Amino acid sequence: MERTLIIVKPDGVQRGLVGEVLRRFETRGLRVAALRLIRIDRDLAARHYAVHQGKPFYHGLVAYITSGPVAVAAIEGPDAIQVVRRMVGATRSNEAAPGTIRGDYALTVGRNIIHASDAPETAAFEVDLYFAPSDLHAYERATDPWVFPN
Ligand code: DAT
Ligand code: MG
Repeated sequence: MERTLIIVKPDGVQRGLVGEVLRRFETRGLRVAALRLIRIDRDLAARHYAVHQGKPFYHGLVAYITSGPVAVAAIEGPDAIQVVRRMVGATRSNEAAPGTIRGDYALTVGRNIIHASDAPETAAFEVDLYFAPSDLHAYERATDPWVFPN
């Protein structure tokens, strides 16, 4: 089992895509371990996007992610990190494959609807950035054995 972090960015919230994005992960069989609607402030944005500091798009990226409420979720399942990244699609939305979230709902890199952790280290760091341990629900759904049998 893996856990990863997704954020429906301000454009996704404004466009009414929170339910659609979560639906895709849920119907794939992934489990929501935690869920919040928050406004990311500049300090949190700086910590989240620290690896991009100094890049030409950094200030625009921080302005975008802090521009409105976002929906943040911790998502669990077998190989959840890579499975979710593949469902999200390419960073440059114009290159994202149809069937992916970006490929179905976005057109540009600057408004690409969703963030998802890209590796085990970043997933652990990002889940910790947005959720306290007590926010993460450990539970089994009745359907889990039908999706990922032991
Ligand atoms: P991803 O969100 O697919 O993990 P990333 O981590 O490389 O992509 O970059 C984080 C975000 O920064 C990305 O979702 C959109 C923005 N971004 C990346 N490259 C960009 C570029 N060349 N121009 C503008 N924005 C960019
Ligand atoms: Mg990234």
